[in-house]
Amino acid sequence: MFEKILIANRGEIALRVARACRELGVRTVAVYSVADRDSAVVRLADEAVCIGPPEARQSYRNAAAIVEAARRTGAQAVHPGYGFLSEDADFAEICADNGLVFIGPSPEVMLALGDKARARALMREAGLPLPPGSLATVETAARARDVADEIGYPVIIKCAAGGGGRGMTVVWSADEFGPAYERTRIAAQAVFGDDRVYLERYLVQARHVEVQVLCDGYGNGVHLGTRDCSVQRRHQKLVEEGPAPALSANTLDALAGSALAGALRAGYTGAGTFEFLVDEAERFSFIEVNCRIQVEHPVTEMISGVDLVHEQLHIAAGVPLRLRQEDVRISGVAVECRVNVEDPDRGFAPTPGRLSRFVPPSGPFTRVDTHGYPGYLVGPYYDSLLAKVVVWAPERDLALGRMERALHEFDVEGPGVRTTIPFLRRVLDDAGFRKGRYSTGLVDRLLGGAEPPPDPVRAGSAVPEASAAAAVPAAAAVPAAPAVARSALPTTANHPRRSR
Ligand code: MV4
Repeated sequence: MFEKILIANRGEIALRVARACRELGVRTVAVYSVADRDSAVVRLADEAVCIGPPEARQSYRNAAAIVEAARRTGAQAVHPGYGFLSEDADFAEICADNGLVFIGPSPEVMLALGDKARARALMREAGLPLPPGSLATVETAARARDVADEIGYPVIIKCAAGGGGRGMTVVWSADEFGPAYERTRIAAQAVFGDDRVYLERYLVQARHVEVQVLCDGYGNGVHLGTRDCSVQRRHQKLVEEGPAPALSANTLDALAGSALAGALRAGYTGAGTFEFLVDEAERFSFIEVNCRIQVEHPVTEMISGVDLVHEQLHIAAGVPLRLRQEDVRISGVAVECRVNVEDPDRGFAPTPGRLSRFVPPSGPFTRVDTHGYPGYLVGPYYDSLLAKVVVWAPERDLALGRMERALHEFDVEGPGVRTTIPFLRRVLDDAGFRKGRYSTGLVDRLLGGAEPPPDPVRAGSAVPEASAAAAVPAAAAVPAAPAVARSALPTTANHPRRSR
């Protein structure tokens, strides 16, 4: 095992990694930006190095500053967490060139799977079912139109360099195709510096189900079951649960098995996630791979009893996987709610501010991953995730009841500060959600939309999340909370105690 690693991240995931390291006797180096001077991980880690100003480009995305901090402190490996440099193949290579172990898959695998069109081709070879579509990127409008006619409308144009919902355009009919194709390529070039696109049949009202895998460097791998991540708003997940509800054991096994087959075929190492879409008939198709630990990994930890960060560290240190598939027992149901410092009544706009009160839930089978504390100043620089509330119970109904109890306990206050807690409670209250019968249309329905899939203009705004809303013409944007829906809502304060 490593003696010392550097944590190239911030917020709750930096704490999560620091905790795993202490449990394994690994010393930690936290890196932090000027804005994160007072962050919890700076205190919890064995050492802390300031790597730059608040802007992520100059700190958490600054490979040179991070490698320099590792050199100065003698760290042997780098844990990238999620976001920032976590899926950057160049960064993984820079680490290797500097004698640092990057805790994740090899640069080659990250490059192959990070190209979503290449990943699609590779997974087809591995025998995974895919949505109908092009076998590679499509280089001309004429050729693309032929492919679209062949697979049938609606189609979705996706950027090879995209992923996570960034840079996608849904096209409903042939007459819209040409302009949509050109627009998507131009946006892709601007955002990713890579204008290659591929096509898929757009699967309406699908469930977004993913599979957690763990693979070592010796050809061993296991899957750790499924998570349903259909409760999303603009590709930001709000609620996740595992195993995916309302699917037969056969479907769940087939999904998980094909993900593992795909991972082994790709030469994947470490913790990874295979994303699928699942339709009402339980047919599933592969869409993409995430080469990192994910925000929602605690869901899997709670149903499998496996500490995924421990496993990441062992795999990166060259220890053969200590787990065989027959050792993995998925038990019960876990649910995660993301508590963001945002105002659901104002289009989920971030509401930074100082926390005058911060009392997270506790109690049986209740886990809270957070970097918050009373007096913590939530800044405007990074994503607004403050806490993940995760509960486990032997059955889904009990888990949902436990989550309602946990959210009821959560007390977050501060001048101007709002949280997603009231909206999360609405999701938990929804009849479709309760039954486990929901798809990616759920959030739009709750927000007053008619379960619209992304309209072409919105989906086509292939720009990073923060600026996505601004780039969309007002008339085309689906408002997060249309006037009608907003007035239909009780005017809830961010805190449950006030809304009762
Ligand atoms: C799709 C899709 C339907 N059909 N691909 C979004 C995230 C990224 N990983 C892939 N995503 C999707 N790909 C095909 N062929 C639906 C989604 C999707 C989605 C789309 C619009 C609004 C919300 C969504 C939530 C999850 C998945």
